[in-house]
Amino acid sequence: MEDEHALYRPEAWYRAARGPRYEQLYRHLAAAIAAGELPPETQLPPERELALIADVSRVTVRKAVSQLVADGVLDQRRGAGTFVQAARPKMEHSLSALLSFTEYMRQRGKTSSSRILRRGLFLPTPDEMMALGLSAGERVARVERLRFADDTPLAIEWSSLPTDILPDPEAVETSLYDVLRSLGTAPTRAVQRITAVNLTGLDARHLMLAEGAAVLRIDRTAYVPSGRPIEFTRGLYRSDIYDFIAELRLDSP
Ligand code: 16G
Repeated sequence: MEDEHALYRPEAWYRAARGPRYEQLYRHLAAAIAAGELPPETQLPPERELALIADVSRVTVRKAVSQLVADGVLDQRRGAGTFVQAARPKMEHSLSALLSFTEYMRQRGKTSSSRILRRGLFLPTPDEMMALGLSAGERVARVERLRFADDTPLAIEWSSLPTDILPDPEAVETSLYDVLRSLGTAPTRAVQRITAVNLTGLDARHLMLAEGAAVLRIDRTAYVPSGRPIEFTRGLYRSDIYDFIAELRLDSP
């Protein structure tokens, strides 16, 4: 008989030294939902049962599930249980989860791709030196990309990283975070600043919008657990296509 819980068992998602369990479980469920393995309206096993099947604590299950609820992919219905949400028409980009562009798009059932505009090692600008704590004589690794969801250009991203973190910018083909993960230096925390700006010249052409169209500009500084900043990315995101959602909580006293 087929194991109806195979998807939740640790062999399906847990790998030693690949980060905290709740994060691995979260990514696994998000990918399963995006891939349709858990179709809309599927009910998840109750927390206690899921913890037993996945062989983790209830706290771990709760953290993974509440993040998926915050991302809008799971729905917790009082007294009824937790269900996979139906796909939404506009892409909502949660600000509370530290995901990469590739992962966000996968979660939304989209295929992401990038066109590399420029990448290499350069002398840092004052902004890069400030954000990444570099000195004037050092180099900085830069990757500039036009990013697509299915075939639609959604964003332009200019990413800068210290060269000891990303020694070879040419290694970034699809996902920067996948490269960082394989090097063991993926960020675990980020701070973002969001501004509305109007598009000019070449950026407008890249995004296939009129000059002057309003887009969101997001500057992300991302950190590794030691507190060291390792990524500064400025991105322009088409606001007609995506919404950034932020979940706010009242801190308990
Ligand atoms: C997201 C990040 C960006 C990061 C990129 C990595 C925002 C606002 N920005 O777009 O800072 O560099 O993901 O994506 O979310 P990748 O791993 O697909 O290259």
